[in-house]
Amino acid sequence: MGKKSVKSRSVPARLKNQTTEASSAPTAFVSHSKVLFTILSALFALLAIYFYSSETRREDDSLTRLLENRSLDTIDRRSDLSLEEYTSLYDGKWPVLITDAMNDWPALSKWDWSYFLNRYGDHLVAMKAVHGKLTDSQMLSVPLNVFSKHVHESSPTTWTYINDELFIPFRPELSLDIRRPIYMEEDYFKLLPKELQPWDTMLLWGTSHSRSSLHIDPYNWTGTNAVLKGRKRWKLFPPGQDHLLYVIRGQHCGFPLDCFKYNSEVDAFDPDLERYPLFTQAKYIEFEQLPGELLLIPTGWFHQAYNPEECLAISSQVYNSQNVKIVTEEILKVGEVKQAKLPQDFSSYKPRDQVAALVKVIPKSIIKKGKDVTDKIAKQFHRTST
Ligand SMILES: O=C(O)CCC(=O)C(=O)O
Repeated sequence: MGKKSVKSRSVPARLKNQTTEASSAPTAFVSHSKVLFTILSALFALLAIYFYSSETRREDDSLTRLLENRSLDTIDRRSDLSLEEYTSLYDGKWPVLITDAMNDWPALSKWDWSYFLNRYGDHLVAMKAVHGKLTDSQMLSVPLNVFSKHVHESSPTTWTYINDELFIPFRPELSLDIRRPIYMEEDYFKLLPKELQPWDTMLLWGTSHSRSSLHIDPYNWTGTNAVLKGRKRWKLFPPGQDHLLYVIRGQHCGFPLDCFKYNSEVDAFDPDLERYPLFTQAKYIEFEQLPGELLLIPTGWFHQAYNPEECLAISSQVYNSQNVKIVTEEILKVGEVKQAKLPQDFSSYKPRDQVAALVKVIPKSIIKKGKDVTDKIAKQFHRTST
């Protein structure tokens, strides 16, 4: 009985409350939610600023630490550098120009226009052509003798640049003219299935004013660049400055084993500072590389090359114990090789064993796709695949 009376009283009471508040409810609700929305937005904005600035701070801190005892005024030019010293001072840390690593390369004396035109004059090469800004470039396939005919016709806004990843790998006789310096001997890319190894030794032959983009190399590997003729001017940016470099996200590298590509929108040799104002804060080393000098660019360093005169060079890459964590992360990031398939204690493995474990979980379909990528590019440029 008592229970019943409580129940019968409580229902109208609730209804009453609702009806008495009903007339003011919509406006009160709207203004409360407006206030709440404003507070939440402000909080969100504060949090975003906090996280962004702490991220920037962290990046700045790591840059400050990296710059301790190092100077951005000039590049270290070293000769007679032992592998031990290279590993402890430079590999994965700081760029260096080696002045005596190419002394025994036949390419240094053999490679010139008559050598190439006699053998490969009518062979097609992949050539970047720019008319206007660096971003207005297109990749063309042209006979080498056509490129050579126009090699002296260039201006700051109109230039051409052979950027051919396959020309040398498809002509093994040219590889015989190049040696692999001690600094590049440990290379885990060789542990990948042949179909997925990045193409090695890119041919770079540019008119004056030709240049690369500002970029980090595929897989964030350690990059190498050997000048055979002419000169290169470089700008190299220590890591931790991505927030100043207007990096284009979501691009893929197009290599047989896919990876992300990290290119900047900025042409560091002709920056549009109105459009990219933060770029003025970026710190970099600027220097020239001469014929016979080998440049080693550590993982994580954005870099751009500019050829002030006609320049012939080759570039290559290294995946080794000093960059294994970073390169492996880049391979996994894109998802063709699944992180979940790796052993649980993978990170405790020795560097070389990590790569061996990674290789074990590469799906066959990805290996097949890797071969198709190379075949397609070979066909596109009218070559035959090996
Ligand atoms: O010599 C050049 O144009 C730059 C090449 C380069 O940066 C690269 O191969 O990653």
